[in-house]
Amino acid sequence: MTKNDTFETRKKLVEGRYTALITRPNVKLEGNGVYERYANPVVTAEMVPLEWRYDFNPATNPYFMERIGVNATLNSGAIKINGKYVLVVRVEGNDRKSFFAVAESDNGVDGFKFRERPITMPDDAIPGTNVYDMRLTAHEDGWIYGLFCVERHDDTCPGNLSAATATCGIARTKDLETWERLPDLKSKSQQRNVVLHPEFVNGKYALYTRPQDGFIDAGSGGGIGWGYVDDMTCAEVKDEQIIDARYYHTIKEVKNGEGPHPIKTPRGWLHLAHGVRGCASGLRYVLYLYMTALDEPWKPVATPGGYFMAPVGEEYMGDVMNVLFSNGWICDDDGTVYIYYASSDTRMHVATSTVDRLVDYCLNTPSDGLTTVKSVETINALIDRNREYFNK
Ligand code: BGC
Ligand code: BMA
Repeated sequence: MTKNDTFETRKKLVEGRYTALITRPNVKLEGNGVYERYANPVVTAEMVPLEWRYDFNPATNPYFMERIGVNATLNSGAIKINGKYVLVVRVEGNDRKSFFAVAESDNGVDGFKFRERPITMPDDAIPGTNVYDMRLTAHEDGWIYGLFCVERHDDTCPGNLSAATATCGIARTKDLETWERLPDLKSKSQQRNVVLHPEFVNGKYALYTRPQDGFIDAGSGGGIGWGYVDDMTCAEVKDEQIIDARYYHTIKEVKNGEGPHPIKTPRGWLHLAHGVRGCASGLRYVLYLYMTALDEPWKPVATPGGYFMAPVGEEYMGDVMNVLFSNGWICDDDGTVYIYYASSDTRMHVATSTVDRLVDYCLNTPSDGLTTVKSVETINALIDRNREYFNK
């Protein structure tokens, strides 16, 4: 076989596989009544455009080799624009650097297609090493904000190659194409998982924060915080109040963080978050829900106990095992909720539910009693109610 044959044969094969993958229809699976998963992931590394990865010139790439590898597509922000379900995907290259890229679908569950190029995100005055996990908020001020984590080496520890800092990066756009980078958030501690509330509260911008002592450890950062910002063009959060605390022997013992911005429902703001606990195999990341008061979004009104979603099947497997993470969901006018979540820092999935069902889940799932005795009491109370009902 000549080099030219190799090029043509491989190109045909690779293109054929790619087309089959991106046109593959998705299938809704049976669920637990709260939500439904889908058979296939919605975005994977293999769905990243071939043009970003292959040199299509036979003279410079006779073997039709992949030149720039993509390792994973994960933690995506989500928004509905002009009738399209849009993800701002965290794409991570084989070089461990992640960047943002827009992928859109007509129905929210399959057919996700990347735009021509990844997002060119301007740097802050202090350049970052890596960016990831964007939360999108169409704010009532008219801008779409993207808040994300910016990672830099911690130069106060020159000998330690793993010493890093996490800061909240801020950018805004009207079309997800052109981004105006604003200065990074100023706050007392490091920050990951910062989310902009979609409405002004007491005339100010409001943020869900996640204060943390170090790059990895939340430490004395007690959980998900709430703070105000006067001006997003020079954002500073001076005081943070913890609104969703971590607890011993729960799904959020080690860390927790707000997912996407909450959805406004007649019964309150509906929140999606992640909780982390340690175990012999490392950290386990699961998703949970909670609700806060409509006129006081910092005040919890429902705190269902335990996780809402945890990894199943292939979701356990990937770059960082045993992780579900979500920073994007879309609520349609008909009340359908598309929950976009990543499994094990590797691929993007969708699960669907409705506002009514998620609110019902929040208001009727018993909260965590924090001890075995309380958990058994809660189960017995349900059995009692069922017995009473059966005997009627
Ligand atoms: C990774 C993130 C991770 C963070 C904390 C970063 O270097 O890119 O995915 O959440 O470290 O472990
Ligand atoms: C974090 C997050 C995510 C990631 C998770 C698991 O701290 O911010 O980027 O999904 O760790 O690795």
